[in-house]
Amino acid sequence: MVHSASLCACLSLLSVLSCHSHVLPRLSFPTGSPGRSLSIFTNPDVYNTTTLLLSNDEGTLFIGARDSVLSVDVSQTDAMTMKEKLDWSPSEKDLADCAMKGKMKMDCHNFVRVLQELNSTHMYACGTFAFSPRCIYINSKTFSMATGPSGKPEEGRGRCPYDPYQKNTAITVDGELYTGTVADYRGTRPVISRHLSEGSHIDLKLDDTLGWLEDPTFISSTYVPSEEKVYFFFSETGKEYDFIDKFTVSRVAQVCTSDVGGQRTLQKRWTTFAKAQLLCQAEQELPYNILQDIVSLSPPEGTSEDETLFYGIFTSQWQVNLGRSAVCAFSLKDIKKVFNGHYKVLNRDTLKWSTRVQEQMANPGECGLHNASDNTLRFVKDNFLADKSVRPANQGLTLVSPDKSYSNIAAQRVRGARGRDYTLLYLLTESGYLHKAVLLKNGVHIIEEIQVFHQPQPVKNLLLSVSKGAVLVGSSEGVISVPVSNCSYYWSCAECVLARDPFCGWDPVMKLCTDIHAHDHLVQDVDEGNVSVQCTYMTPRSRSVQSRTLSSEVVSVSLNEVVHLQCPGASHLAKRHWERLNSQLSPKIYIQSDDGGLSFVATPSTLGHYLCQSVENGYTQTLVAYNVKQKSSPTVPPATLNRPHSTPSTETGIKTPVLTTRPITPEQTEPTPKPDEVDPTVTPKDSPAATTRRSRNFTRLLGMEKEDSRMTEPGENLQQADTPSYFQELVVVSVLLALCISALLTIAFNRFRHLCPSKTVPQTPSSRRDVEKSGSATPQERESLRGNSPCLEKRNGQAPNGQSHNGQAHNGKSPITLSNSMLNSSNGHLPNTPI
Ligand SMILES: *[C@@H]1O[C@H](CO)[C@@H](O)[C@H](O)[C@H]1NC(C)=O
Ligand SMILES: *[C@@H]1O[C@H](CO)[C@@H](O)[C@H](O)[C@H]1NC(C)=O
Ligand SMILES: *[C@@H]1O[C@H](CO)[C@@H](O)[C@H](O)[C@H]1NC(C)=O
Ligand SMILES: *[C@@H]1O[C@H](CO)[C@@H](O)[C@H](O)[C@H]1NC(C)=O
Ligand SMILES: *[C@@H]1O[C@H](CO)[C@@H](O)[C@H](O)[C@H]1NC(C)=O
Ligand SMILES: CC(=O)N[C@H]1CO[C@H](CO)[C@@H](O)[C@@H]1O
Repeated sequence: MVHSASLCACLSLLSVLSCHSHVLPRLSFPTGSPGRSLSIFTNPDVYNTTTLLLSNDEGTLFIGARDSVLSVDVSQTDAMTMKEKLDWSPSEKDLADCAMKGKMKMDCHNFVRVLQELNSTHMYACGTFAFSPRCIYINSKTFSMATGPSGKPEEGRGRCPYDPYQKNTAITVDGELYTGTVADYRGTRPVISRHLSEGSHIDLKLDDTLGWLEDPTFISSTYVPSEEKVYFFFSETGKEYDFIDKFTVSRVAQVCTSDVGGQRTLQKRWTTFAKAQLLCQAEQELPYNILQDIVSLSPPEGTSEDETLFYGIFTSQWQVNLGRSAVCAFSLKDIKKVFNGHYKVLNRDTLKWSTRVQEQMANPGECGLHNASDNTLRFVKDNFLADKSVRPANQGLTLVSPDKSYSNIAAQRVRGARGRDYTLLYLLTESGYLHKAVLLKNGVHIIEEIQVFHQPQPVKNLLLSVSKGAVLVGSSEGVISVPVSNCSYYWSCAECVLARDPFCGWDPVMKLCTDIHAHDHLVQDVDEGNVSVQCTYMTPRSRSVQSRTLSSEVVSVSLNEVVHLQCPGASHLAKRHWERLNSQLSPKIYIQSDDGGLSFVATPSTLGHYLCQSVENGYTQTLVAYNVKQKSSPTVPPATLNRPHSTPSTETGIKTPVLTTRPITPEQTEPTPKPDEVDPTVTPKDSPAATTRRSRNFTRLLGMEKEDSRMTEPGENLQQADTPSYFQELVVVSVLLALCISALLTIAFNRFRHLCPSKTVPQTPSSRRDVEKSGSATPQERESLRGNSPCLEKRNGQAPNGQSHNGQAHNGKSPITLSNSMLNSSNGHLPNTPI
């Protein structure tokens, strides 16, 4: 029982490892790379930039920082300059009070956590103000503090947290401020509320009803005009899963902007609050349950607002998924459907949730309940947790990053060549890299990663300026502007097409890779990246011209010296290998290193021409050619030969001499092979006989690389008699290797099976109080459930309270039988297991 459960978890782990390991950025730009110049805004007087707000014309960036609000000119893409700074510090007395409360001096500042455009003339800002939150109006024109309607400084309680390390969210709609934050000094009273309302529109907040919010971490909020609703995104303790201690769930909650509260019941309280679970989970895998960041992407023009997508980054609370994160997309349509469905109800005596079976008095979450009856409002007050979970649009995870933890996300729709729309995601990693990913039919392609921070930074903010073509990254130290693309970095048609960047296309006339907006006749293939189809416009003449421009670099060596040849390759998705003109590269003589370099001892037989070639997406190009020659004077000391402008560690930012077609096609004397042996992906038009031969060797070469042989044995031709012997050796070694690996895997798997249950327990230790509070489960039941939790999750998501909490279905069945039946139900999807 427990074994099968852990087996399930192990299988899911294995499938995660095997399925998602290919999400590798194609290019990598460390800080300072010439290919991506970043502009940085820092100021010695500015610390802890925490809030970013772009003006409507995207020409000014407002920054909420420590004890100040700044306005920065971002109208120039390559520079950010400070326009104005508004000081807003707590007084000496405020600081003394803060210190009296026992707070650290460095936290007793005013950290600006709300910065919103209120109306055409004013902005609104709130700060922690030495653990005593305050809000101010800011005159946008003079950038000075202004008084609000009340004439005095506004209290910030319920609008901004007290503690600078607590997360919050805020959004203004029609001059009213909607916030999600904790509303007390100790940080235990979370609230979603509305402020700055006028007239019959009154300020509203959550009722103190049990369970409206359970220790939430607020992430973001958004207004959807067509629904007249504000949506809040956060994670909180999922009390409906009371058989797992401190199980975190991600939520979407909603309120209507037309809400004015009830007349007796729910007076000055939301009558339209409802929440639902966001479930980012793949089949047979643990859920990614903790929301880190989420953004909305409006639908393409002309389509219904229901097609709005919310792209969220999720991490998991389980050790097995540590350091990994997933991106899921949820559609507004699905969110609406879940809110329109059934709701769960909390039994106040047992504190257990169940699906409501009684008569439905109202539709919870519906707008316009202001003069509904008390009965209706009482029903609404108790029915706020939607029964169903919101599942990802397109029934799957958008992306799983096997080794990167993402913290922030921005999304954009880009119109590529031929009028096709693509979704681009900008994902900031914990380690300080910005990934640019394009979503394609058959998965995600990460176009590039750009290093924005040297070190991981605690406070981060990601803001996309579409009109400026820049991603603004806010950290504790300042703001960095990253251009969304730099097409001129791609120097050939092949590189431009292989990049699969929807911003970039190859201009066949100007012969450069350029911004797609400028022209409409550009060559681009974001979906396939098929160079051989896209770059065929080149005339045979221009091809031959280009081949002739490849001059091999002369490398002078003395005999018996160790020669290192470098092969700088830009793309992480390309496979690099070496070839020689007149002899093969025997693994006994040649060593190919991880960085693509080739090492060998100079002997009379190893002198000659070498080519380093890369194969990416079926397209082969020569990255570099060398001519290794013997020095005229043999007395010169031996030296390591590097290409002058390349260092082994940097693979990027280097343009290498490149051919768009096969440069050297040696004359062949052997008969032309049969057509069925021809690999079409590398067939140039000029020399069919020669290339088909090469193609076959390529095929073989690639096959051998798959067997994890670092040594390549491609050879050009000739010395054919020797070939079989090397091949045999290779086969024997490979078979032995495979045997070893499978033996190791079996051992590891068996060990892992035993370790697994303990690993899948949520990291947060259970507190005794929680155990007692959640009632019925005995310690033994809890223990066994813990072991089974990995498999339970999926089930929970589908019918979170179906069998385990629903009074009828529960029927005294122990949780063990429950998970047993579940396993059976999921067995249909399990691959046949060896154990
Ligand atoms: C774009 O790339 C080119 C070529 O590497 C480089 O010269 C230029 O500075 C880059 N521009 C930006 C804005 O990064
Ligand atoms: C402010 O910045 C300092 C230095 O980067 C950092 O140590 C501190 O945690 C930050 N404070 C907050 C509230 O983010
Ligand atoms: C914007 O809000 C401020 C503060 O409430 C108010 O004084 C000002 O008149 C408003 N401006 C407009 C154009 O409504
Ligand atoms: C509902 O309330 C509005 C004011 O909020 C009032 O004008 C209207 O007459 C009320 N409708 C009913 C049916 O009571
Ligand atoms: C490129 O397109 C050609 C012709 O449609 C096709 O034969 C080839 O397989 C494609 N290559 C790749 C890598 O998709
Ligand atoms: C090293 C190697 O595999 N060379 C082969 C290249 O292709 C020719 C033609 O098929 C073979 O005869 C060589 O053995």
